[in-house]
Amino acid sequence: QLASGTALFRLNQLGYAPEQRKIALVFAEENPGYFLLREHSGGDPILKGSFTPAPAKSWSGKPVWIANFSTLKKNGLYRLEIPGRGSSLPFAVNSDVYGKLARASLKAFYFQRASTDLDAQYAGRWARRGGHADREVEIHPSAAGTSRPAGATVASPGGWYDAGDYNKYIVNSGIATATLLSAYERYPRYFTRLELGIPESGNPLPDILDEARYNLRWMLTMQDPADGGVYHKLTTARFEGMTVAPADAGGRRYLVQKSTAATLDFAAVMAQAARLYSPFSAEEADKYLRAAERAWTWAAQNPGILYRQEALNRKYDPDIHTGAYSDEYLEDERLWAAAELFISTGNTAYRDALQNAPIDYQLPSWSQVQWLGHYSLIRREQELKHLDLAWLTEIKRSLLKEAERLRHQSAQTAYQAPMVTSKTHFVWGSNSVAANQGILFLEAYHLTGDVGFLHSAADNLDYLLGRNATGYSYVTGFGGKSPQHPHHRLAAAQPALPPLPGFLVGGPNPAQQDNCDYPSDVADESYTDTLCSYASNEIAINWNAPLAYLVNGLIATTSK
Ligand code: 9MR
Repeated sequence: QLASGTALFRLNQLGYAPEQRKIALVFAEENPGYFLLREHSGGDPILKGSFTPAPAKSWSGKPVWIANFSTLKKNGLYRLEIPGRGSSLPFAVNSDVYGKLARASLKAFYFQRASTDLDAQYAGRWARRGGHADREVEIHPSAAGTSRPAGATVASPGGWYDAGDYNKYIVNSGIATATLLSAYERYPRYFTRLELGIPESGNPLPDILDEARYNLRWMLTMQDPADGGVYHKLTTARFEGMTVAPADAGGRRYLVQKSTAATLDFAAVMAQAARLYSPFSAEEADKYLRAAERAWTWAAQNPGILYRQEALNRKYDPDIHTGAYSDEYLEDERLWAAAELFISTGNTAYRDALQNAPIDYQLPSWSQVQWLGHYSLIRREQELKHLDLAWLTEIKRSLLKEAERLRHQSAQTAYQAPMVTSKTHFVWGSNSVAANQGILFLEAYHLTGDVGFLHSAADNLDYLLGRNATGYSYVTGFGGKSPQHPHHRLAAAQPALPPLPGFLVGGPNPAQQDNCDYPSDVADESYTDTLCSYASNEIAINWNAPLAYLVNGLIATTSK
């Protein structure tokens, strides 16, 4: 049985740049025959093609048929059709097909800003009053120190809300901010011209750096001036109500225990920021670098302070029940911080801390950050002195090996996307795995000049925008079938409006920790577009950042 109507074809619902590979998928027991391509407005078919069988069935056992229409290069709005059966959602062919998404993926960070009103001039119909001023955040007993006893208050305003909740977590802020900074570091000329329509637009700083700075300034407030250690998070004791607007959210906010993970992530981001902001302000750069070095020193003296929420809750009041971001393995955080500090200072002590770094490729995630540092070393290779180049060559080889492996295996999958080469990719926030693999391919392209890697990066973007097992474009506001009920308090608090646009939802997650109703248990179908589903339908800054890198990076590398 063929699916009917617009669900008939699975494809990138935004569309394609002219030179991009263009494929769509149909699920059917038998070869559905041929497909037609027309302009969306109608008229005679422009192209007629036959299907080829996909090399594998879908994970739910459906045979998949591939329609390849890569010969289509003319600008326009189109649809695919199987006569008598139905047609696809409309899609564009256009050299600027991703421009709006590229900007929206970054504007999303503006929408996530805490402690500030969002004016209609920048936020359009999503304008809202600010909340969570965070001028008087209470020191939780777990964070008490001599200069800041429990109950003392600290100002810690600004920054981005982490995700669908209203808390601010250093570990996750670390990777999210660094990913944006790295996008800028890779494509500085492109981003210098990119306007986001934020309050700072028009100042001498590129908008992406203005947006990142909004979070960097908050991060600085999370460092204890007395010793350089960094608090793990700023949080309410429990998550606030699902539909409460920031301006109405009154829950008491706490700074909780310092942790080595947060402190090292902080050190890494601040070190990277120091070199990127220095052309604009020596003073600002200096502040970041000093913060980074003090954090590094604290972490060296406190190498294993873990954030263990349950243990804390047995010891202190009030109990904390928000995101834990607890990580028990800290070697990768140390290596990331060492790499960024080495690049920014040239100090060989940091290089020596890197020497025994594992070479094997590890896809970045909030708990596995080693390759954020390795990527930075690769990007900055030309300027590095006193680094063992044979070691760096091994790092590059490892990156390329993984990119080759994923690319090769991708061709064997039903969806022709690197993301679906393994069920292990389908974790909480699986869509960020797809986006981070996209970054890996962009980096592989920059190392080799092999445009095949750009096609692989685009394959994962196609996956995210609809060529997948659920037929969803996983970015709010983009594509004909996109999430309408993301687990996102900011969106839920404005129920009369469509969800805030430009946000990547977490995506299929067979562990289904939220116990919501899912239509399927199959790994890549374990997604439900319901407010309930924080395990598959939440948004988060560490998922949007790699989306922004991927989409903007594809534009930066392919446009003249
Ligand atoms: O992205 C995080 C995921 O890897 C964890 O498995 C999960 C449970 O601890 O938490 C996710 O992060 C959430 C955080 O804890 C709180 N804010 C929302 C985040 C996204 O769901």
